[in-house]
Amino acid sequence: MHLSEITHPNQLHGLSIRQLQQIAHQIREKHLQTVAESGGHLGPGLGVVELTLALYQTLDLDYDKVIWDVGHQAYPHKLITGRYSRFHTLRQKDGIAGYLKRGESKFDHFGAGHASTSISAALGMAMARDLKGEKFKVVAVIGDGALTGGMALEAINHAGHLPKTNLLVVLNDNEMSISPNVGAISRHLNKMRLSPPVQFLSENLEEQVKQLPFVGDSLSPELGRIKEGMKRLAVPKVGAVFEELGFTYMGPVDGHNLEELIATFTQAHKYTGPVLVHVATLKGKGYEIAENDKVGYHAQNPFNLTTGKAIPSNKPKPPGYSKVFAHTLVKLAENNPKIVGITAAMATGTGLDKLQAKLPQQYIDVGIAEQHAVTLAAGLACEGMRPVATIYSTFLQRGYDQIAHDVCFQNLPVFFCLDRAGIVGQDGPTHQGMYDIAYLRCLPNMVLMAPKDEAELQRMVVTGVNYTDGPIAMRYPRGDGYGVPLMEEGWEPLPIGKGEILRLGDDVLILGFGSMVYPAMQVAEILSEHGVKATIVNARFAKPLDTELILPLAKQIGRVVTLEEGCLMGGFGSAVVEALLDADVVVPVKRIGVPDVLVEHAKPDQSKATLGLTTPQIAEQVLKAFFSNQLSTVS
Ligand SMILES: Cc1ncc(C[n+]2csc(CCOP(=O)(O)OP(=O)(O)O)c2C)c(N)n1
Repeated sequence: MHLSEITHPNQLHGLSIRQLQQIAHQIREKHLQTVAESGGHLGPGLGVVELTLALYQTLDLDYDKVIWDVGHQAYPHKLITGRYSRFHTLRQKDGIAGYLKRGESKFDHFGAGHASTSISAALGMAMARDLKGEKFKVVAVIGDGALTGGMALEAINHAGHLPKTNLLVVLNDNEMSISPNVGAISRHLNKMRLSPPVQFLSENLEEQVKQLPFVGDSLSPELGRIKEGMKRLAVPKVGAVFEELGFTYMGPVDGHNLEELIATFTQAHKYTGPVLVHVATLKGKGYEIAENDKVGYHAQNPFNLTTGKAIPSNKPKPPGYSKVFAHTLVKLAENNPKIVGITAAMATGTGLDKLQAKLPQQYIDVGIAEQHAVTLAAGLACEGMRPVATIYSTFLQRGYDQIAHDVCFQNLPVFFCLDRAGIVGQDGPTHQGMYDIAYLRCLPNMVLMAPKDEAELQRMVVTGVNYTDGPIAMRYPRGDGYGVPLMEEGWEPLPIGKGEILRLGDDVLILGFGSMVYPAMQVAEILSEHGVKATIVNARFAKPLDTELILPLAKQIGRVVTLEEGCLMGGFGSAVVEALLDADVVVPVKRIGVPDVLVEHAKPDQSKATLGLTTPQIAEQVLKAFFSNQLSTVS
């Protein structure tokens, strides 16, 4: 059988180990070819090919449910659940998603993208199953990185307390998060990997014990405890942590040995209560270049399969926002030992790996633990340090109560740097940085700023580090800057709550926030071709808003447009409308940003076009709203 013929995972039933190995080979080939062409996650999926096949051979997937954590490692799952023929559309507009989505396949039982949710969701399904008197198996597959997340530990704590609720947790331990995994649990798992495999108690143990002289039937009631004790003796320490938490622990199992995996999963399904199978895998397995550079090939842009090198873009690129951010922060930290950069398992993505390399004592990676990162920052701030919590906009959602309760309510000077704010592109809805303006703006004491370009980002980094009156946040987009000149030192902090006028015109006031300021300037050019003169303001701050600047201009010009790359509800435009209303300035306002929809995976430009956020589209909306008589063809 060829992989292309598999449209239902139950077709794996009855295949020999040899046949499964062939399918495994074909999965790796297709996975590699596709990611080399479209970009996407690589090492995670290559590492779980055998795990997926073995697990699925032991399940009936018309009934049983597998919940994959994050979903970035689930390409093998996609390839054997009816998506082979469309797999070449991976991460492209209207194509197969890079993560799991309930709407994409009946085999995607729980959508994901953010880490550490699988055990909670699986436990919920298992409890529902039992309440309804149904009989299917529920399996959560979680990586050792995702296991560092608080939710995963909360779920283990709960599941371990439910000895009658059947739940299988498969721990895919490749010793890596995106970067090498961190923390005490990770250290413990490493120890377990180095220990000899657990000797599982044979099924006929009971019979064997009965054969012992003078024991006979009399000890049967005690057998459970004896088994337990023998297990402990046989495998001192290995798995004891999970066993103590109420799980039956099995492993570590060689994650690339199909026979061993199938035998272990088959056995695991026989136990009652929560079971954890610890599988040791190699991230990037089967593609030597990825095996040797696990961080670099966690995910990749399109690359040449033979050399492993990224396909160079034809234009020279200006430095990206993350890079400029990290460079600037390192420079400031060199002169200020109080600065501490904090990442939640995103060292390379945020650029904080540069700080780690240069000033390791001023760098903290907490694992996939955004909640902890935020409150840790609050603690550091209490002691007079300058914590810089650098977390993607989307992942900071995890730490929301910590931002409110631990930072804002106590007015602690934590500097939040929200990378990937706005439209992120091919990672899709779970990763869009859409909500931060709305979710931060409403919190007491919070200051919120966004730079118009990478040079202004440098000034905002120094502004944030210097600001000690309370919490302050800076949001900045994914991707490249504009190539504007950068400074190596001597940045001046910006006055808090002050915007700047970039262009004057009498017909319409356009207020741009962050990444929408340059587009606002381009819109002004298009408008001027239609005889409409725009004043352009770079707001810089969504909170506090520069009302001294904005209100008189709004009154005088009489038409206001707000531009933001974020959700319209509660966003920057809402802030402007509120300020106008509060000051009794009643003028028409057109808010342009992201409406109340999920922004699906696509290239950022494609998403912008779908949302009406390209500059010609914005100009057209402005003309339609206020100057319909001037509206001719806008291109
Ligand atoms: C809440 C949250 N924070 C950060 C991330 C970014 N992220 C995606 S995968 C990953 C590492 C996951 O490691 P692991 O679970 O061990 O899976 P592996 O990639 O090693 O297979 C991280 C940090 C995320 N998806 N969700």
